[in-house]
Amino acid sequence: MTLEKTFILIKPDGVKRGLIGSIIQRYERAGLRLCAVKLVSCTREQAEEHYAEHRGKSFFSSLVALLTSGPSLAIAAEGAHAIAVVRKLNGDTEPQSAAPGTIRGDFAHMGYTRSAELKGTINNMVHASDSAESALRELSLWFDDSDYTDPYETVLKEFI
Ligand code: IDP
Ligand code: MG
Repeated sequence: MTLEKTFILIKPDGVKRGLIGSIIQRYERAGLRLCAVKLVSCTREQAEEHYAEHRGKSFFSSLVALLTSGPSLAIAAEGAHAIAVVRKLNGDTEPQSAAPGTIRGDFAHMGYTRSAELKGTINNMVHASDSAESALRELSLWFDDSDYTDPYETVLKEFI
């Protein structure tokens, strides 16, 4: 299926820096439709569940600490190849090596060495699902059916 829904999270570092508008603009201008959006102050359990695949890694506790340090903006976005498109717009995990023009490349510059020095996680502002399976899992972890809006008129077919 080319038409996909994906899960995006503007993490607390992006929200605290006042970048919600600048970041959402990039998804919308690429032709993605936002189906559900909400500010969430997540619990430790939800943060651990969200990042379950990273349990046991050295940066896991600082990642959970980041996610519970303030509100995040949860987004369900839809479009053709939405999962890959959002990963492309977000850019490389490490902002220092993320390409200019991507969200992580334009709004942050932190590298792995710097994050190790600070004994924290990489502050890269956004999360996005990396596969159809993770999109389904993450969307159901963050949203209820009642959070979704009715589809509105879109120009998706012509622009993406
Ligand atoms: P992704 O967000 O690009 O999918 P993942 O490998 O799934 O990257 O890692 C999840 C998050 O964990 C990253 O976005 C980043 O915030 C953090 N992270 C990943 N690798 C490291 C690391 O080596 N040191 C510190 N933080 C890391
Ligand atoms: Mg990931």
